[in-house]
Amino acid sequence: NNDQLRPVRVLVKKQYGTMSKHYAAYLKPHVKTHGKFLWASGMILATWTVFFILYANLFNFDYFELSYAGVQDAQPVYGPFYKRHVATKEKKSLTDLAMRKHRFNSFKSDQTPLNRKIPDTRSEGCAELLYPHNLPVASVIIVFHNEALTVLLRTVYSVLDKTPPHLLKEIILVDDFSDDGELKTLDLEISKLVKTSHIRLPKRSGLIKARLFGASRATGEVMIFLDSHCECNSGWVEPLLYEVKKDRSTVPSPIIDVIMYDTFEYRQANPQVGAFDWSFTFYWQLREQKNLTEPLIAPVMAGGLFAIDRSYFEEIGTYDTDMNIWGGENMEMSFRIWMCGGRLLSLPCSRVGHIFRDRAPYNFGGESQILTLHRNYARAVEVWLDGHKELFYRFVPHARDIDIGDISSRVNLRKRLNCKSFDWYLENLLPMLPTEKRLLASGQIRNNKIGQCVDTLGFRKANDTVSHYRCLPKREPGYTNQVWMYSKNYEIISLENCLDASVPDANSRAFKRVSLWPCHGLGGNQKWHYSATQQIIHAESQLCLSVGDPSKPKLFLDHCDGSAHQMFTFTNIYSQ
Ligand code: UD2
Ligand code: MN
Repeated sequence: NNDQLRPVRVLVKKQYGTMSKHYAAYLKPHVKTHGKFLWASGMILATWTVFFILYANLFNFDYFELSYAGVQDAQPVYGPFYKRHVATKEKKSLTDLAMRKHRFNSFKSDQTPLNRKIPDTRSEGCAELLYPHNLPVASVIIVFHNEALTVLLRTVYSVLDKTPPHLLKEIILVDDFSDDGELKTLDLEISKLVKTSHIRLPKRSGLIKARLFGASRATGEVMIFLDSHCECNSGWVEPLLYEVKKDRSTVPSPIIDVIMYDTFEYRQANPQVGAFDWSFTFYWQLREQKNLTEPLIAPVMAGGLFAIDRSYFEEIGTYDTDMNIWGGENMEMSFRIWMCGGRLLSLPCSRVGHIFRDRAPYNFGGESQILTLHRNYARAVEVWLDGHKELFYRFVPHARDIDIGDISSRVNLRKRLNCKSFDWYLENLLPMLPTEKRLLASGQIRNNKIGQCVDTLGFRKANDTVSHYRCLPKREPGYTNQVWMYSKNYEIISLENCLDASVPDANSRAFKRVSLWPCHGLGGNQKWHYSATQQIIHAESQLCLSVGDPSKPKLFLDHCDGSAHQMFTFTNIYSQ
């Protein structure tokens, strides 16, 4: 009967295309079974979904992938200066222009999506950690002066994109009186974004006062400060908030990854913490970890990127408001937090990229950068260093003559908070730093003939070879590999290691390799004399530190011949 078959044929056609009438007649019951099967598997799936959501909520974890603003998965979003076609010649001149203006390649930034993907650089095991759902909410504060627009926007995009909405109260941008026309569309760009506001200061105030202004507007339980050229990575915020939640006097920082200033490539940093030498030069100290996800104890913070409980920030004395423009506030805050009962951590599970550059692209409000920096240092030194301040002045003699103004309110703060001594700080946080009256020279060890500096190249283990490399500016990450201290025990020290050369036979003409070895304080292979003729003489063998022979290791021992290949200068030499 044709009439009975017709509806079935329609159904079959839809699902399987054309089939013979004959076959279709047989199919009807099969289609029905098929429907039942679909229905049953749908039910199973739904049950599992309900269980999964219940389970996830019960154990408080976020069960959806990151990218909270949803922009990561969308089309690339370009900033206002993006050019679709750029000739090679034009590219080069635009790059040069950008480098001169910002000290990083902002042209490359303009050509890079604001929501670009970056590699998840968290240490192994971090991605599997679970955090409570009810962490404190954060206000993110970003201060800037003449920042490159797309770099600033990418910072904000990354915060929105990588922070679970329930943990982000607001993003406060504080414009420290920028006068660069490239920022005139900033308000328009920000108006497209949620939770983000922009305040402009009526005069140039410097990053310290600008951050305080931002803090005064913040309403979240925790404040997170960021520089204006950062990119937050996956899961960056939870570890920070978790540490503050556990103990409100903990001030955690992310591990600061490197955004290359020229290529904008995002690179993973090693687990490391801030340290300093007596010139207050900040450097990174690598840390070995058994448990890779474990927070690291940080003697000092780099300064730009940290989370702090909002009421604790007040309680511990915010910042020294008489510090100007830039520099030293991170040292002051670090000493204060440690000595007055708090602690600083660096978290390998929280990663934020930052563009490090060779020098500041902006002016310092009418005085030199070095004067501003040294005044800020001296204010911190006078309040916190106790008997050790003379050592600082030996490293930075110029700071002694600077008028630092009134510090009585900060001295009173230290008394009021009943803070510990600087001796306590050194013993507990930087036991390897040689204290006063134990140093002869320090800084980079430069050979003028080849114009390079003695460099560990980042090697830190016993017996690693020491080499030389282009002398790097302070604050560039690799600079730390070129910082040496020449002690009164005649050791040449890099962090915990000493320059070492083993000489089984002093008369051998073999050219000796120079390596690192943990300082043992016994002289021997680690004893070096710095002569009036600028030679660095290995005491045991009476051979000279030498460079510049392509047939030998880069740094080697050779018979002293008085040539410029054996003459070195230290950045700082201390008159005794
Ligand atoms: C590092 C810190 C920085 C700060 C500084 C010492 C990191 C990654 N960076 O230097 O945060 O602690 O050491 O003071 O730890 N800015 C203003 N007004 C000014 C000058 C600067 O708002 O007058 C802004 C600037 O746009 C940037 C931030 O302050 O967002 C830090 O300045 P920087 O990036 O030049 O400092 P940086 O990273 O060399
Ligand atoms: Mn910076």
